[in-house]
Amino acid sequence: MLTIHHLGVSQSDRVVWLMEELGLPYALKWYDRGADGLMPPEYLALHPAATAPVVEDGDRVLTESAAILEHICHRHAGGKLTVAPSQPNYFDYLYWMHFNNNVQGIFFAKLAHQGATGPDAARVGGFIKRREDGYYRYLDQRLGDVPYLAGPEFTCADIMVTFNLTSLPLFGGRGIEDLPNVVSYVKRIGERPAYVRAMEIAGPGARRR
Ligand SMILES: N[C@@H](CCC(=O)N[C@@H](CS)C(=O)NCC(=O)O)C(=O)O
Repeated sequence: MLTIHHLGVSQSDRVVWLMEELGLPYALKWYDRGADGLMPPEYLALHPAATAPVVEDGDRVLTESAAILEHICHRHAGGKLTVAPSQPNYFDYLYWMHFNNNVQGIFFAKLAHQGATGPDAARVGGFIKRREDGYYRYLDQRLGDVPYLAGPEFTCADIMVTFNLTSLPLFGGRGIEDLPNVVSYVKRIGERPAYVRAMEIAGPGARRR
């Protein structure tokens, strides 16, 4: 059975959510962050890349959410919740599967840039803001046109993006209050029974059982 190594308040809640959506069995191993807010040594030891999520599937130890989600859907669920290259919305699916890395790149750039004062500070700050504005503008525009990010159906792309809208603001990331289509999307996602179950088990408000 697949084991999800879950770091408290982290992107590993995506894998729990996927398993609940697919109705597949899994074991959950919980790790709390240290007093510094970072992952504990036991989690760091799981994989050389040292990022959450980490999943064990047979003799493989996997990391990187998008790769894990695709792996699970194709290996264990016949491609459910993914979009095949033959489908017309394949590009949309791919784009939104990658969106997480765009917004998280900007999130870390903003953190690093906070309080910057050098000669380039205003130029770099403006560049970061332009990129962030563009990503979120496109997100809101897309969700004004379609119910889910890849199009008519809920897919892994929704699982990839939602963390950035619900949990990243808890760490200082951009909020979504000014983006009406994104707000109603998050509300719609929040009503999914599998999402509710997953957040009870491993979401930001959940605790080790
Ligand atoms: N692109 C990676 C990002 C993973 C990531 O940054 N995870 C955070 C937790 S949300 C992490 O590992 N942080 C290190 C730490 O908290 O010490 C993915 O989607 O899996």
